[in-house]
Amino acid sequence: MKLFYSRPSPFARKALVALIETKQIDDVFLEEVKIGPMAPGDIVPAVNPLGKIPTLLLPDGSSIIDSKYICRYIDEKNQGGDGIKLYPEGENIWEALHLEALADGILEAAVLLIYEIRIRSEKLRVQEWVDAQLLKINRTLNHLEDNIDQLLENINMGSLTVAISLDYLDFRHDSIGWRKNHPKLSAWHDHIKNRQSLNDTYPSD
Ligand SMILES: N[C@@H](CCC(=O)N[C@@H](CS)C(=O)NCC(=O)O)C(=O)O
Repeated sequence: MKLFYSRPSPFARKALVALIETKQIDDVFLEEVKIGPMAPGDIVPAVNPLGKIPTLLLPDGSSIIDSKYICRYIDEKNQGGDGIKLYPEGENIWEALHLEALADGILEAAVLLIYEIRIRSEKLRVQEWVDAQLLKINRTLNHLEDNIDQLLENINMGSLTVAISLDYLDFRHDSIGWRKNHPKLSAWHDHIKNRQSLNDTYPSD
């Protein structure tokens, strides 16, 4: 198996964290790529027409795309293995998927804001659109602050993705200052960020 990833990509980081948590990181060849929406290169589009990372290439030449499905695949591959279970069984699955979707939503808005700054020329930028993305991020942070018990309960792909999304805000959007109005989330993050899978994959350029 081969994982296409980049060090700054928070979605690719989800796949790396899933591989470390399930102790399968040594089973996968990691291929680092440099891509962006306007510069996908040739390598990733050859195996994923969307040209996005993460993309997981399987030995039979097929690929799994989108971080949520890659993480599900990694979890399935680990049936009976000694790493943690990334997606709980039974009714608890819905809470984990809900958390993962919320954190993915923070990441989508945060990544769009970066593209806005890097790709769109200043005179074409629309402040209302930027504000709408910031509002999505803030509303979701408020929701997580109000529902902190869900995060305290278990480590799964939902809570790990929330940690990844908060790290990404620290990495790319320090000016948002998310900790100020979210003290419970901040305390939770201070604790979970020391987990080895998160420590080993902190984003960098
Ligand atoms: N929903 C996708 C999003 C993946 C994504 O947007 N990845 C970015 C890097 S952070 C990317 O590949 N961007 C290149 C592009 O948009 O063409 C997932 O969860 O994997």
